[in-house]
Amino acid sequence: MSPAGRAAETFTAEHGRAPSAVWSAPGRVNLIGEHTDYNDGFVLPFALPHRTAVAVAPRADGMLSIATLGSDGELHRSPELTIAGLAPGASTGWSTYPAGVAWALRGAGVELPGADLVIVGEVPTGAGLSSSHALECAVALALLDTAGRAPGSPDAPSLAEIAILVQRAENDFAGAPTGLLDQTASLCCTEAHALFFDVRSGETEQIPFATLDAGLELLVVDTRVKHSHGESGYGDRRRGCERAAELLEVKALRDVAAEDLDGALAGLPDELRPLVRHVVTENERVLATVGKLRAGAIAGIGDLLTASHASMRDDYEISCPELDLVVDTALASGAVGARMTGGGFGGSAIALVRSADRELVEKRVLDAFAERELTTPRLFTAVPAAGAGRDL
Ligand code: GAF
Repeated sequence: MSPAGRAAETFTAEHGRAPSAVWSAPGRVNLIGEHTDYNDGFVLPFALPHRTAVAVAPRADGMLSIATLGSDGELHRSPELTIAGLAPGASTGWSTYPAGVAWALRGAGVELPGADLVIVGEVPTGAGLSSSHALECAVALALLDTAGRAPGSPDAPSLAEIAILVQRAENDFAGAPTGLLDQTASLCCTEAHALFFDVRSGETEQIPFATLDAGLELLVVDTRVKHSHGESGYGDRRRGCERAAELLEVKALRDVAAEDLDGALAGLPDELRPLVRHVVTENERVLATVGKLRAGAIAGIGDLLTASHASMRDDYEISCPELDLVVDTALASGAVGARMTGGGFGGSAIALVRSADRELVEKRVLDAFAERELTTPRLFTAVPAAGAGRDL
């Protein structure tokens, strides 16, 4: 059964009434454009078929009850929260994300009557596939629904505005200093396309990404090395980029042109140079990837993916031995390109492989992990799926 069906069933069993709606939102793979979002740059994600569903019904007492169906099949209930009393630090653990969304919506003037939420998620957690944003986006849509302001209603905020509210929940309530990539992907992606998103202008374009038609498959390998953006590595990189932009007297690193890169690097302290080099060259790689995809040359993006990985490994220093092992093994087994995806320090890598080579690449990756006695990675092929929406 779909997560939406399970969420509806679980809700009815828990609350003795049917939910008034079920909304769901997907995880994502970022095809290319990593750590460019908070530098006002370009990203190119697509939505995964894995979704988080939220069954919801309004209540009239201003309270929020949140329950989530765990992978153990048990329903985990957080203590009931008073929406008006929510403040950063008031909630800990998994319920911080939904509570943060309620806090951000209320802060933006959305009148929430109170709600019962039941969550069923199938996006792997800690895998760099944006499970927290799938959860936050689905909760945002469900709560907007209780206020009569869900997408489709006359007074609904735009998807871009919802993405910014979700970012506020993540940054100011959950304390993770992330950019706009993940929630925009979860809300705006469409089937069979990657989403070209210019973070500065807010413009988006759906770029056809039909791997199978080109005899290719996009393999996702979750290394099972858990990562978290609340930890220092992500924030340190972000602060380094902001400091470099200040020193270069530009609004954001987006404003450093590739042809001026050498000059810009010369004026920076040693430790900031690799960060700037990564961001500037990564933006260029996104644009080149979009160019190839627009021209229908999917296999032509392989080298760009691989160059992106090298830049993250050597300049941005956010890879880890397991991610490098996936990338190196996939390339040595015939992948046309491979890179880590997401924030880094663990999580997942992707490999673009010819359909005929997929089984061999999978086997070699599994063997490489087994030989080194590493935890067996989780592998699956991903086809771009639909963004967030109402299921029931
Ligand atoms: C994480 C963050 F949430 C995104 O905003 C983005 O910065 C990404 O890491 C790196 O590209 O997923």
